[in-house]
Amino acid sequence: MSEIDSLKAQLQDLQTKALALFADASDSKVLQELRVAYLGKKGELTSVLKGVGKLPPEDRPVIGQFVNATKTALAEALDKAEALLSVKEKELRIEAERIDVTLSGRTATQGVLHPVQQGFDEMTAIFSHMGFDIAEGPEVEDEFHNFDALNIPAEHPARASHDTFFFHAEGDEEAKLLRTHTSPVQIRAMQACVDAGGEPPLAVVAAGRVYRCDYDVTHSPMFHQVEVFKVDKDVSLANLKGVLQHFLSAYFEKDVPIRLRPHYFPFTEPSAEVDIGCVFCNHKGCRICKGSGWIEVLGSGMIHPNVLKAVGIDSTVYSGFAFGLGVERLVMLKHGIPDLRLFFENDVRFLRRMGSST
Ligand code: 2NM
Repeated sequence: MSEIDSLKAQLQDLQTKALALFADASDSKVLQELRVAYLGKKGELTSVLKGVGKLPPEDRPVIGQFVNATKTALAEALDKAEALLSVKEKELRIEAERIDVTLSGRTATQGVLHPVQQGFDEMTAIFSHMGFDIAEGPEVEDEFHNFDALNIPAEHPARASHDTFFFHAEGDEEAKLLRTHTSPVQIRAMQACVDAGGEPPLAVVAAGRVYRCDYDVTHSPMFHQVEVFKVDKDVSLANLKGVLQHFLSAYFEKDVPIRLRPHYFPFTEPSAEVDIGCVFCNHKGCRICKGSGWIEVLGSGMIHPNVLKAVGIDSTVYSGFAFGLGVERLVMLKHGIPDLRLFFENDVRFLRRMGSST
């Protein structure tokens, strides 16, 4: 066989083999490798072309045309195979990314209000309906609003027994502290009235966090209080008892019996602790009320004249009642919650069981 015929046969062979491989290529990466293997600088076609140099000069154009035709055929076949594969690969990708839009979604769980917040809301709503205003105030207080104005002088034992968290900020003229009760909010409400040139009647509920350096099974260093007062002409102990009776029956959602037991608070005179008929045994006497049929729920009294004087209200003209309660304690009694610590652990099983979304 002549040199040129042998080259032609080689090119023919190469083309047949290449087209078969192109048609068989399973993905575009393989096809890309084949393109390099056949048409690349060091590819098959180049190595066949090296034989052209050995041909007599007159045969070179002939074989040149043949080589070009082969090159074009291979390039076209590669392009066609690539186009086919890219369509096929796109279809595969779409199939792999398919999502079932008919599957049901994940349900979003709705949060619930913390039982303390529910207690706040229920209690303040009852007082709101009775015509009391709701007030808030700072948790970081000074000694005047937390103690002095409440008739608790520096040497008074209540001041120490309140287990106060003090701040000792460098350069501070006066001590700051975390309020040990919400009464300073009441003091501020009375002052604001007087400062604005106003006069009683004043009827205010203060609700919020309070702090005492006290930590055991039945005490938390932070807890919540609701405190209530009314100042007007001729406010009496009977008014106090009537408001307490209405509030406690509304909160416990039944006609609870109440009684006032004489007690001592520096900011009220007279003072009384308030009991309700035991909600666990229906006033009969049980382990929880120690057989007495009564459970203590809050402290109360007639506002001490010194407190009215401290805020500039004339105690010969005006009188007032006040009471204060621990929110956690009342919520525990209402719902039979056995342990104060449940309020602060934030175990979602407890929170959900107590939960209400409004
Ligand atoms: C209590 C018991 C008795 C009280 C007094 C006042 C104020 F500011 F009006 F004088 N607010 N709250 C008070 C009275 C609080 O808690 C056991």
